[in-house]
Formats: sequence, structure tokens, C-alpha cells
Amino acid sequence: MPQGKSGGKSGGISGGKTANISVGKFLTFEGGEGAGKSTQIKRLAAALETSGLEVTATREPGGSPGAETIRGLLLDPAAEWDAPTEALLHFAARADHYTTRISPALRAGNWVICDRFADSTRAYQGYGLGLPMAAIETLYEVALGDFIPDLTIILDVPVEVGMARMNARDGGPDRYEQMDFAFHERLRQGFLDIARREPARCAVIDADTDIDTVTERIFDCVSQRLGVTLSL
Ligand code: Z5A
Repeated sequence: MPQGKSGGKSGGISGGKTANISVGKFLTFEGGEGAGKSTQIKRLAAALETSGLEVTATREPGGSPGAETIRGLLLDPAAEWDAPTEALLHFAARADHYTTRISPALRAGNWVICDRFADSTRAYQGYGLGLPMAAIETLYEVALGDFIPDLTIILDVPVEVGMARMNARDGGPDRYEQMDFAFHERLRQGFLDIARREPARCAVIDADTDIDTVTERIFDCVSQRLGVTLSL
């Protein structure tokens, strides 16, 4: 059960809140560019459904009509948002996504898998663009209260590997893909730091290998952490 949106004790960079209000589970996938999140979420969602669970797969920024509108603003290659504005837009999108899609699905008993969530704001706008973490945590509290994921899977790949995967894919770079190597290295180290600070919530998976091996590692992790049996 995800941690709830009311009450709770403090601890950890997202507050470590504890009141449980819902019945589904909330899983987030995080990582730098080309880590393989979308690929692996499809496989995990299919395996969870095969095991009899109802699954909602969603993404950020976006995932609800209002948040998808904000996504268009954020990923516009011509946009010149500063870090506070970006963080505000990401949390505005997230608040709408949580209220209109994530929370109802969890209350209906679904397992919700989200491609990126608040750790991406910590990594991109915090570690990457230098916005103070205290400001990000304030926005988190306003948007989400004490809600936190049951499990966050961080797919870790060297920056050059992720970039090579993205370059091999069709389509021009979006706003974040245009950033330099040092920015992407700060992201990678940021995600690893988040995992070190919140080991109960986060699991780092070495994703610098073939797709099937990464899937096996994720299934093992989800089985161990959340008590479901999954097979490839
Ligand atoms: N952002 C932010 O700044 N702050 C926030 O709070 C949030 C987001 C929520 C959203 O972009 C951008 O918004 C994102 C962060 C920022 N930055 N960028 N760019 P997006 O949603 O368009 O993209 P993304 O989340 O970064 O996902 P992605 O770029 O599509 O990558 P992915 O989902 O991790 O990977 P993939 O699509 O599964 O795989 C990429 C390619 O690699 C593809 O061709 C695969 O076939 C291939 N692949 C996957 N796994 C493997 C393995 N294991 N080996 C070889 N090749 C592989």
C-alpha cells in the first residue's frame, strides 16, 4: 500500500510519511535518458496483469489531460524556463495527475506504475539545475502531502550508454536531451544519492545489459520487495 496523503512521521528526503489510505500499490521508475524505463514498464505491467492484478501504467510529466497540456510546455525545445519555473510546472502537472488519475486508480485497487515521478524533479531540477532541495520538498508537500511510492526502481546506466541508445532512436532531441554530458552525469549521481538516502523505498538496478537480463532483475526486485511472483 502506498504511503498516505495525511499524517505520518518524518524521515528521508521525501518526508517518510506513513498513513495508509489506499489499497493498490504505487511503483515508480526513474533514471537518466535511455535507461530503458518505458521498455521495462511494458514488461512489468504485462507480468503483473498475468498474475491477476489490475495495472495502470502512466507517465510524467503527463498522465492526465491537464498534466499532458503542461508536458507540452515543459518539453518544448524552444522553451527557456528557469529551474524554479520548471519545478513549479512539474509539480502542477503532478498534482493534477495524482488527484485525477493515480489516487482513483489506487483506491480502486490497481497497481499503478509511473514512468518518472518526483525523484525526477529532485534529479533534473535539483541535482541537475541546482534548485535547492528544500524548495523541491516544499513543492512536494503542497502537491502530494505525505504520499510516497511503495517502490521506486532506479535504472542505472552510464551516461554515454543512455545517450547512444537515444541517438539510435528516431526523432530530434527534446529540451532535456539537449543538455550536456556534465548535466547528465549530475542526474545519474543524483538518482544514486536519492537511493542511498531512501533504501527502503528505492532499488537501483544495473541496466547496462541486455533487455531480458534487466527484466529479470526488475522482476526479482518486485517479487522480493512487494511479495508477488512474476515470470518472464
Ligand atoms: N523531467 C524533469 O526534468 N523533471 C520531472 O519532474 C520529470 C521529468 C517527471 C521527459 O521525457 C523529460 O522530462 C525527461 C526528464 C524530464 N527528460 N528527457 N528527455 P520523456 O518522457 O520524453 O522521456 P524519458 O522519460 O527520458 O524516457 P525516454 O527518453 O523515452 O527513455 P526510457 O523510457 O528510459 O527508455 P526506453 O524508451 O525504454 O528506451 C530507449 C531506447 O533504448 C529504445 O530504443 C529502446 O529500445 C532501447 N533500449 C532499452 N533498453 C535497452 C537495453 N537494455 N539495451 C539496449 N537498448 C535498450
